[in-house]
Amino acid sequence: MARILITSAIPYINGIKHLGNLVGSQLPADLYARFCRAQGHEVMFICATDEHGTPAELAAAKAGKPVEDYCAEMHQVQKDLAAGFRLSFDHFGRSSSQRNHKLTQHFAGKLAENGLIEEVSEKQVFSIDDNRFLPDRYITGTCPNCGYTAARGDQCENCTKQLDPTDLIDARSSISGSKNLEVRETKHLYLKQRALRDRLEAWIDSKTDWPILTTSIAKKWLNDGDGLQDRGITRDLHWGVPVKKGDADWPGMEGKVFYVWFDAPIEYIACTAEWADAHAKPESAWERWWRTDKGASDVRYVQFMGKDNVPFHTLSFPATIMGSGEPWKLVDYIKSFNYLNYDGGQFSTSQGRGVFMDQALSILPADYWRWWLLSHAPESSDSEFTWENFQVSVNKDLADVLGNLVSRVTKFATSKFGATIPPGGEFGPMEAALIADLGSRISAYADLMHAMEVRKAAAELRAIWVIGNEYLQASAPWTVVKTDPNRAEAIVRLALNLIRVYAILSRPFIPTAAEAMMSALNSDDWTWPDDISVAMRKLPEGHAFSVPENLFRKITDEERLDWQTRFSGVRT
Ligand code: B3M
Ligand code: ZN
Repeated sequence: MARILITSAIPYINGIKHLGNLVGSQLPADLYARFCRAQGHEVMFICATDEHGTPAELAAAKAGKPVEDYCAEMHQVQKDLAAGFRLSFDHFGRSSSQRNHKLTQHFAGKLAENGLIEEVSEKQVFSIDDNRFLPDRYITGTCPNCGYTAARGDQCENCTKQLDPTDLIDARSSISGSKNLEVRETKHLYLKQRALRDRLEAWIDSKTDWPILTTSIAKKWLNDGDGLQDRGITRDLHWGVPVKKGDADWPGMEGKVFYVWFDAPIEYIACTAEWADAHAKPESAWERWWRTDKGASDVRYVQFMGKDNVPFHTLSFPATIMGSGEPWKLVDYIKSFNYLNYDGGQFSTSQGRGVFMDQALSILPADYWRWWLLSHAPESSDSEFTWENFQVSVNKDLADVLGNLVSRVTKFATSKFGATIPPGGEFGPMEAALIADLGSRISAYADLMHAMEVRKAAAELRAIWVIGNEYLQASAPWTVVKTDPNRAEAIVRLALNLIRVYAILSRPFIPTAAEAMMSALNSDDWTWPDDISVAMRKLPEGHAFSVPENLFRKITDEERLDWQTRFSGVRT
């Protein structure tokens, strides 16, 4: 039994996530966490809301709420949706927690002690009416190059010229529209990542088993242009973790907060502490996952994220950890994902394009989405959600193959032999062949799950369902029962045991259906079928079972067309 720490990238607080976000981190992380637990490992699975930064402030302002209230509400919304999708976090925390405040300030203090923080004076645009400094992209004005009147302070969308906010003609705040702006001097902290460049490179070079997608992005940032840049880790915002050096004030940094990308990954650690607090556990309970001097050296730490988050997890966060000089756990494996596109375009939160988590659950239960998303995870390249493909996969894989097998077997068995497992006959050559085939496929499946090859694992699981159907076709108990009832009983006994084994294997993908299958088989034994020959004889003759409710229904053409139209526009 191993100890496995799993984190999913923590979703931004400013709105409900779409299915592309879900499949890029939280859902595959859940798949892996469930698999590791099923294998008997001790798992700590962590996620949280990422609550700081300008987008959170602006979303709260738009909703007309104090930012604290907005974040508390949206946290609950995201938490409920995660539960709706059966995401099995050990804790779903908040980056605005006191634990994260303290830890973020602690790390900053350690980095300063180690000479890795530089104070830099900069000039930045201050909006007098908004009473705040404006990030470049929140300043709008006329492009000096092409005359476009809605150019942003960082770049003109029209002619693509890179801009400085001070280049803009007639500059105004995009928050209030106010032109009452001035340039003020402000001081910021920079993390001297350059000083850690060689250590980071050696560390990444040592990760020869990482996916190419992960290492290529890290390498690009290490080596592109001027190479790794020092990074500003503070902002002139009101909402965030106040800048402090450990517990002490930081002279000159009053009223400033840490940059959201500085505190967000630290929340992985803080969230584990939040978990300990929530369960009234001592400090040692979370430290054994994170401090290599307190037991974490035998932890395997795996992170899940979309490709856009990779630079922060391969460079910035490791720089924070290494630079602290303290024995914190570094990530062992980073599983990253490409993008999922939506019906000929992109999913987009800002444009409200695609299907969002709440909408998805309002039309079908979680398992349908989990199965499609995971079996089409954008691993080796971007992938695309289309309603046609969704309909075909659900109807074929879930309804025709798995659901049909379960209902056919349980109904047939009940009608012919009653509601207990029949005793007759013996397993013969057909059963032996199926069991042997299952054995090798299950070990291939476990290897793929272990390697986090999500699509391939889904394909293997589907193949495992298919061989059960083929066996039933070939053994044809509904025909055999007429001439050789004993033989039919043996087939049914095997098939009912097979359903329990399917429940165990399928649970990481489709937990709700798997639990319904297990409970129909009147069992609670989720032991992984390492010995398939034993597992296929687990439920003995006389063991009671029932017919489960229809596990999966088919998606009709009318529904598909309806959803296609309903979700073709823009969410308001
Ligand atoms: N919130 C971006 C995202 O949701 C960001 C991830 C933080 S991970 C520490 O994709
Ligand atoms: Zn322009």
